[in-house]
Amino acid sequence: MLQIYGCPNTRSNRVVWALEEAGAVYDYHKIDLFAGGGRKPDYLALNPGGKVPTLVDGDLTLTESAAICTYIGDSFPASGLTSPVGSPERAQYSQWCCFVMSELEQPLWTIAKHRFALPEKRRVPAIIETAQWEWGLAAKVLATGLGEREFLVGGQFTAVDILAAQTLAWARAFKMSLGHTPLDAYADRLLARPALARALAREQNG
Ligand SMILES: N[C@@H](CCC(=O)N[C@@H](CS)C(=O)NCC(=O)O)C(=O)O
Repeated sequence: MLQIYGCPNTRSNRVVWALEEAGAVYDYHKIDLFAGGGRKPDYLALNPGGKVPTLVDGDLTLTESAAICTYIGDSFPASGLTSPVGSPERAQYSQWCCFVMSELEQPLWTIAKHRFALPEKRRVPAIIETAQWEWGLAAKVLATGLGEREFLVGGQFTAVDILAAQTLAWARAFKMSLGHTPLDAYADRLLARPALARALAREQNG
């Protein structure tokens, strides 16, 4: 059975959400990051960065939320969470995965790191304003790419919508404006999906 290592209110939410969309059966292991759970030797052997999420499927151990969501989509093709390998839709899916991970979430992560996540002596508060400005630029690119469409790729819900929506929820939690009406509606639509509610409950309850 698939084994998932995660922690509530973190990027592991993306992976558990994808599993719930796929109707997968899995074991969930809560790693209490705030109590040093990510630094225990057993966990570091799975995920050398001490981060969540991690997926273990037999001999395969996988880190990185976008890679794990894609693996889940490919493992459960009936879910439609990933487009067929080699198709133009799959190329666009990869493009938006890379964009979310490298452009959209990075300003938010910079803000989080310099507000609370880094050790105090490593924080540079002056960077936050620049990260807020970068967030605005990235959100605009996403809004332009989405246009009036319901989903980012191929006219159907895919795992990249999970990555994007979870990042938009993160932005809202930081009181950042999404800045563009289509993005607000997109986030509202996706964040109302029943599979997300199930994922949140699963991460709380283990
Ligand atoms: N790029 C990684 C980032 C994972 C990550 O930074 N996870 C955070 C929680 S959202 C974490 O585990 N932080 C603990 C730490 O940095 O020690 C992914 O998307 O999976």
